[in-house]
Amino acid sequence: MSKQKNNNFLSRRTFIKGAISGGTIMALGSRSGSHSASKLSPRSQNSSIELPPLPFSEEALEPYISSKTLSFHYGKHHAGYVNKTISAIKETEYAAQSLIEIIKKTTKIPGKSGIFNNAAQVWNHTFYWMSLKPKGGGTPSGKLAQKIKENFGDFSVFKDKLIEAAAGQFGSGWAWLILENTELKIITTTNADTPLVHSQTPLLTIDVWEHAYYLDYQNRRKDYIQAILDHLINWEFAEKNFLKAAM
Ligand code: MN3
Repeated sequence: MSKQKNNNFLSRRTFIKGAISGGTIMALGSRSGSHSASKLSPRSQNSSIELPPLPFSEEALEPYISSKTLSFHYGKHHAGYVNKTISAIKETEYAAQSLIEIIKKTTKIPGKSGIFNNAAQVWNHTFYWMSLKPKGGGTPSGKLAQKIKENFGDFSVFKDKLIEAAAGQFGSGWAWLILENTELKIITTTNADTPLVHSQTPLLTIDVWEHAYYLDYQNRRKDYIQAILDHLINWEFAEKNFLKAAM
């Protein structure tokens, strides 16, 4: 399997140079909201550190995730991590590096947690948007469905385990379906931590920071997770990631 391939896939999808500006954003199927693109378009000398367009409009995930949540989560939180990464790497050895390089080189390095946390949050959020889609949910198919059966038994058992893990993550963090060696695993990470720095290939993620659900669900995190799995999770994205990693 090739972790590198998987990472390249995200890099290509995510950091389409200049895609956030002007009319291109509409062609990529994004927003009909009122934010101007320039407000959401932090610039850096390093063109790989940019806020990528959302793969759907801010209203597209309603009623399960509101446009209000998405406008804050994408337009303020995700954009904020991008801006902070850009200023933190300015005039450092990381300035010309790719986002994934920066994440891998700063993890657990004393004095670099500010760069790591912001850069990893940029990557995690981009991966989260791609893990969702309007009219998602349902079940995976093909080889990923077979592998889930092999590693977890029934899909419903797997789904319950993912919900329990995501709901049970203490404090801020992420729930993931990952491939590690040849095994599928459900894991959670704390704060900005990401499977990229643990020799794991992420297939799907759910953001369980309160900012992801509090406006819509308040303290009912489990209802948010259940709604994602029933209506929004993008199994095609997970299948693509699995096939690339398993090849
Ligand atoms: Mn978030």
